[in-house]
Amino acid sequence: LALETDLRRAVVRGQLELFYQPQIRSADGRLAGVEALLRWRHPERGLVSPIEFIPLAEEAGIITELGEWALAEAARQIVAWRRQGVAVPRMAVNLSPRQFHAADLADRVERILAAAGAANEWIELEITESAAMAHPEGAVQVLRRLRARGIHVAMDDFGTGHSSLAMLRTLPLNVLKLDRSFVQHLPESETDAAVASAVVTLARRLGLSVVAEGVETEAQKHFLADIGCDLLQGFLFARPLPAGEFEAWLARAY
Ligand code: G
Ligand code: G
Ligand code: MN
Ligand code: NA
Repeated sequence: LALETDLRRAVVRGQLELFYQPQIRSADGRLAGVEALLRWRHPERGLVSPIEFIPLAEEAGIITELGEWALAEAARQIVAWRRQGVAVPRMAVNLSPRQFHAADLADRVERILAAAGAANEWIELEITESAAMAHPEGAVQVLRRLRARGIHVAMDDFGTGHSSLAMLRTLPLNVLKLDRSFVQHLPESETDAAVASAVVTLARRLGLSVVAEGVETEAQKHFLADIGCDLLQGFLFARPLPAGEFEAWLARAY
């Protein structure tokens, strides 16, 4: 529980950071957006993964504070980049299931973006299938309110949760993120190739774009581009990087 006490202080002590990972357009190799990924720089433990501290923050009842810090910081960063002429079209930010089910989410998000001077259209919120499925009717309402404000929504880790096709049909989403477990054995695995192709086809027919996660090889990149997957994210392009390193990567890559 020492970690929980530390976590409560982490925000005020400035120990939280965002790392940034690019999303690349498969058609022309251009930068389409960036995903912000939270890190906790703990004084003794070093970099702590969100896999460890997000559940802790949910239990401790401070996930909204952490999540809103991340959104505000991501918004501040995209505004700063655009002012400096760093062309980042969109910033994706992860939402925890708890955050997603706050009835006033859309208003809270809009207030945070306005305070940072970020346009709603620059921001994409990533939700998980299980968060959406926990309260499907609530999810539809929240997504409608976000969409009405021009904020994009992506379904993260698609294919690993319990969403049904009926659900996918009713949720007003913009993006599906194909989970990296379906990408890692491409192109050799015939079953995974079939699943990836089917997801991309389905998404396109529903008017959604697809981000493939965990792209690590040229062969995966070519396969995904061939089946019409719009956007690619993974170590092949860059790992999640601190803001300064991301800027250096971008300057080198383009
Ligand atoms: O980049 P990384 O391996 O650290 O991400 C691990 C997990 O943590 C991923 O599932 C990612 O979605 C989640 N995550 C990263 N940043 C955030 C955040 O700001 N909020 C929430 N809720 N989850 C995050
Ligand atoms: O669940 P979510 O998609 O938000 O989490 C993104 C996670 O995936 C982060 O932990 C990030 O570090 C990790 N990640 C990003 N690209 C790759 C990749 O190419 N390979 C692997 N193994 N992990 C990746
Ligand atoms: Mn994500
Ligand atoms: Na994911």
